[in-house]
Amino acid sequence: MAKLSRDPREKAVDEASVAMLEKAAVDGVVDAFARADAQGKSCAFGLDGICCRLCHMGPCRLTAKTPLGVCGADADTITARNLLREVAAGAAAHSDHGRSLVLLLKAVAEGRGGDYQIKDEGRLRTAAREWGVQIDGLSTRQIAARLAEVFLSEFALQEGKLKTLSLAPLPRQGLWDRLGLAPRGIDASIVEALHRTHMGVDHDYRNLVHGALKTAIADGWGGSMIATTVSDILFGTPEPVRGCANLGVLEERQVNVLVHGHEPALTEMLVAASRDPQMMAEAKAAGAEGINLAGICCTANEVLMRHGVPVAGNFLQQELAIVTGAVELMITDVQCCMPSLPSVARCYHTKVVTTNPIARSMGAEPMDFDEANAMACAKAILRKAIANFPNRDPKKVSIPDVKHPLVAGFSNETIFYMLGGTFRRSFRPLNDAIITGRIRGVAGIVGCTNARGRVDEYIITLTKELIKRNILVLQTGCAAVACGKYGLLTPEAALELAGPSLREVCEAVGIPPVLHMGSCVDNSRILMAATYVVEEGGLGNDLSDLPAIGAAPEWMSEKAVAIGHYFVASGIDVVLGRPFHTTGSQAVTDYLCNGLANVVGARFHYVPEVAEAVELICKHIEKKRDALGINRKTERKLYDMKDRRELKV
Ligand code: BF8
Ligand code: SF4
Repeated sequence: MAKLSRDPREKAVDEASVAMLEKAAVDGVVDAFARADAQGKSCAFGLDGICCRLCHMGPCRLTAKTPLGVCGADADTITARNLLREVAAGAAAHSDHGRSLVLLLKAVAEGRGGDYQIKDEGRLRTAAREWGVQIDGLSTRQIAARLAEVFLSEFALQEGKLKTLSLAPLPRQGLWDRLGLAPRGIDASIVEALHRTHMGVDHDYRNLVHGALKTAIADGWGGSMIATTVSDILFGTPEPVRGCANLGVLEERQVNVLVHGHEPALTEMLVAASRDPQMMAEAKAAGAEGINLAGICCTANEVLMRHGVPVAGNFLQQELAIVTGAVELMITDVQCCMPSLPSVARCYHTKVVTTNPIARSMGAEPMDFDEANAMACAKAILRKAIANFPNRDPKKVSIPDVKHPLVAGFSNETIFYMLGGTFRRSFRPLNDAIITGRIRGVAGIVGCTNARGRVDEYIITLTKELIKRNILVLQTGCAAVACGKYGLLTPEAALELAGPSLREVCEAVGIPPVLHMGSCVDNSRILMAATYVVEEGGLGNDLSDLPAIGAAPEWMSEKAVAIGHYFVASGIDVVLGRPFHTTGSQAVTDYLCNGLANVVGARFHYVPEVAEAVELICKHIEKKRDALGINRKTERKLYDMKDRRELKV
């Protein structure tokens, strides 16, 4: 018999989600948590990664009695191949998103950009310099055209290596060259990954893991880096902005429109359209007080970072937002939009529209977005929401009164400015704070939430415990939204929760102890932040020297697998709250979690317990500090069982 569903409080930490999980049960909605519970224990073969269906002599499942597939592949080959395929899919998702933005930049440069334009000329010029584009005497549009060409050739490059890699510290570039990890074009890298994992090609697990690192570098230092750069050029480089997060941002008397997915182009237009007086008037004519646009997942992060648009929730709140009964329209594009949305929406008046021809959903209405007529499309979509407002059933509406203010918008350009001012753009104060030990180190806490666990719990606990220990936390993606929901993205959080010396730095600079740096493609901002710290000097010569670490506590997507690999390939250790599907191979797991340290200077850590993660991260950071010789005058605290028990949300 299927296990009974968990209590709502075992599924999520935040009150808004708990309330909506209870309402979902009353309304007869089946949500992701209920489906996770119905699935029960995961298939052990899948979990351990020892199921192969790469050819039709299989599927092959390995057991003690049958340790080889029909072709002779063992657990090492099978888990490593599966892992590389996940990285390829994740890299493809980030990079295809990047490509669509480059094509939009090209269209704008050629005067075909319709309602889009270049918002940040300064960023365009610095990007041109970074990618070696000659700009003397060229107009803005000409520069944009050349830069778009360079970016497109990064996707198409067949030989040599990505230009974008030159943004990384020199020793790292040299290491990648020596190890054969410097990828050629982004598209070719992903094709190569699929090729080498075809039946009968690459069988050496170490070589396959290196393939995963190389493919991931093409993502982090390629597709994602380009996606972030072009977004900043077209839509503006983020600056500190106030916002609000959690389901309480939905408005009882307004037309609620949720944007969900990843690509910012349409959403940018929807933001403008929702503020258009004509659209407001139409909403009023339908009996509403206005139009309330709010976001889910990384689309939310994009428009939060640039416009302060409120965030309704992170990944596992997408269904729960509809359960409020107050959403007129949910607009999805690509990635992380659950196929269940139309069936949840059917329990209410909510309509779901898809906007990208490669991402449709049964039961949702396709309204493919045409970038050449962006504003008209955006308005047509909003009109659909307005027309649906009178269909709302007040008896089914219950918006949890839970939301928290936050500050987002921490691009590197902003950090430079906040630390050094306009005339002395510099990371120096951050480096100095790390060298003197006021900031022990930096942790990037990123990634998803996962229906198999208690949502947000690991992310929040880890973040709080690290800032308490004077570690500055950088965030992106759904992890950042989680922290937004609990008030950790405010300067006040520094006063209440940060350790005394981190608090001092935050107060002096005027920043929260947890910096929201954007969506998941914006993990490229974290790579660059780390690079700027290295270049500023005093903390080693390579990223692997830094007292820094990455963590994906509640990850679930293939994109997160790719992100983890490009951090490790860059020399930054990564803590995973749940292991990759490699546990069926001792050799592969050991290579990822130990062996890689001798190859790229960083490795993965599988750490399901948050208390253990806190300890591991602090130790790691202190070890790096010791190696840098900056730890002379510090006292160390070891954590005993009592301390561990006290780690609570
Ligand atoms: O790209 S953190 S659940 S929304 S995959 Fe998805 Fe994971 Fe959220 Fe952003 Ni990133
Ligand atoms: Fe089985 Fe080998 Fe085919 Fe995989 S590739 S399904 S292990 S025969």
